[in-house]
Amino acid sequence: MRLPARPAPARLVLARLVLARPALARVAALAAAVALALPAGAAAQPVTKSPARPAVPGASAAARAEAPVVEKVDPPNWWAGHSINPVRLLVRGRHLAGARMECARVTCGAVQVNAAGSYAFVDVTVPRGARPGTYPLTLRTRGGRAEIPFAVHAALPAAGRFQGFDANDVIYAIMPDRFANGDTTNDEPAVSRGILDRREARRWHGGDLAGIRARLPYLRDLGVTALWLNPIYDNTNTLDTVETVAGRATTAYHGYHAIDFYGVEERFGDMAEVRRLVDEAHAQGIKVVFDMVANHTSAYHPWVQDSPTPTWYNGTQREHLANTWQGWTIADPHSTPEMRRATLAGWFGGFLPDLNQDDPEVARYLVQNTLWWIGMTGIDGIRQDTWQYVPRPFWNRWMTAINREYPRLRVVGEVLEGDPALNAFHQGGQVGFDGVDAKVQSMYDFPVYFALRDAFARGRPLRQVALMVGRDRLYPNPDMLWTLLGSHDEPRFMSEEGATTAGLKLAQTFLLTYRGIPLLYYGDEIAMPGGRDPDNRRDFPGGFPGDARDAFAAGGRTPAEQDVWAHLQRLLRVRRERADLRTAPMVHLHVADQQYVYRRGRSVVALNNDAQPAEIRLPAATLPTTPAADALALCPAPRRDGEAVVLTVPARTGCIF
Ligand SMILES: [Ca+2]
Ligand SMILES: [Ca+2]
Ligand SMILES: [Ca+2]
Repeated sequence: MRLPARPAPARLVLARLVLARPALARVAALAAAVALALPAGAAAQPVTKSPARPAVPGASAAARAEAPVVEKVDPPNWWAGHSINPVRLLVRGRHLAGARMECARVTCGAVQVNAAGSYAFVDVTVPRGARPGTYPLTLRTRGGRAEIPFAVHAALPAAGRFQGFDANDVIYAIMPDRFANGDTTNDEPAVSRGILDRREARRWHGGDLAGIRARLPYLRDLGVTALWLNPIYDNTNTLDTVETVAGRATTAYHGYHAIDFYGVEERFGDMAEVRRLVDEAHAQGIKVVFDMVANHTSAYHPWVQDSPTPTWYNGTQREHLANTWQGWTIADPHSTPEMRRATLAGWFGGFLPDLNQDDPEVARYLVQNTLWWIGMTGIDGIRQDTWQYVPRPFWNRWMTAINREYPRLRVVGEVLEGDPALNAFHQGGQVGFDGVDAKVQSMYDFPVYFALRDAFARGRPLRQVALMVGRDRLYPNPDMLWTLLGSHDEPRFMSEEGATTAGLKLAQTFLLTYRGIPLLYYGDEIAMPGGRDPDNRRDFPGGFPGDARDAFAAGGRTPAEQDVWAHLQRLLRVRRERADLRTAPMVHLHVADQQYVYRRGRSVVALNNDAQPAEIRLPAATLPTTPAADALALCPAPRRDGEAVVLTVPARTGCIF
């Protein structure tokens, strides 16, 4: 997640933007000055507005005598032979005080009930070899009894699932509400009626999982090998009057405001539809990465008014810190716990309730929830939101649990910072100064992202991109970084000052040939424009009933859109055909102000960001062979001149020899 749209104190915005920008030396002093101006706790802002929810009655003696009521159980099912056993159920209900369990065919442990009698924790041990089926559990109090529905599921066959991702993949990012509406019957669900309006950028638009499934052939034709979807958890059902923009209510169309971590957003589909999408994607050779959020919940989550434990959240809706975005304090060996406090425990944007992963019940709930989604769906990877704002010991525990049950699955953590030293600190495979290995395999390559935007859109020196790639030594594993030129948290490439489709195509040539795992943001393949969030999340043309044109088909694209689309498709084909471009080490051959030439195995990539053609002379000895013809057919064939190989690259063009 990026900065919330809600107006924040100017100094906070400055700090966030400053840290995200790549001109490190200049901004470091600024950031430090901002941080000094914001001691821990300085930004604590009691929230005065509360979502309208009925208060939960306390557990009076009279209430205890009433019959128990069970409303929900998390998780509702588990698996035999799982690495987590027993599984701890969180039961929500009423009049649960004094509960004990009566369980058949599984073993139930002691029950812990919160003071309000509204939540119970129960350990359930699933016997090895337990048959799939329903295993009703009985909760009994002095007031009576209630059934807890629970099931043991057959594990999904591992073949073709839980596959992970690596540099052989090209990932396509989709905001499900904004891509394609494949099922209009879920546009106005009974539980969340009246908050869809395609004319409003912060309302729901109707996109869904069925729409994505229907477009899998399009994505396969483009040549991507994996999808990443923004969260599909069940999100806030009403207009959000806690997060307002210019006094106007918002909605959770983006998926980052969960009200039920065990539910599928009703506007996207149901669990059966999730399974259909994942299975069909796999059948077409496309992996699936889900987005998860362990840092916070919606302000409308039932836990906010009535928590399972007193320390479930960091603070309360009435009294809490606001996140001050001082990510550098997490990676700074000289900072104190007090300096890190608001960054770890502050509420995102000042209004998203911050989960307390130091509460062992919260940690356990989140770990089980992640393994439940993987086990239910067969996904191949996870993108974890707001990585910096969660204590690192929790990440170690969470990753350890994932690796134990699904060793091939891979995770990318979102750290939206322009400083590679900060970004590299969070990648797993190293023990930090704090004694923690966060174990996460991937980070985004935002440091190179900011440099490539400056170069390929704004026309600033391409040299800065090469210099940023040269900082790879900071990372435990740069080959696992997700590389990108656009995302749902950034203005689109085509809306940068100075952007042209020639610059976009050149940026794509770089993205698809430098090290790492390329991530394509939906719509960038047709050069969609879009400013800051939410303008960067426009509907894909042709994905929605009544659209004037269908850009999923070549005939529905403008000539400029088709030019970019065909270029990207060709790049994806070249990358697929040449293993070197995916896995061979990157060797810098030539770096000048606006030219950048590198080799990967036998492939040589030459980029010219200048408005003039460039002639580049390379010592023949640095090349394995005389480079072959340009796979993109944009450059003339290289020529030999004595001990040199001469490449001629047209203006604003990249070639692959
Ligand atoms: Ca729909
Ligand atoms: Ca919902
Ligand atoms: Ca946090």
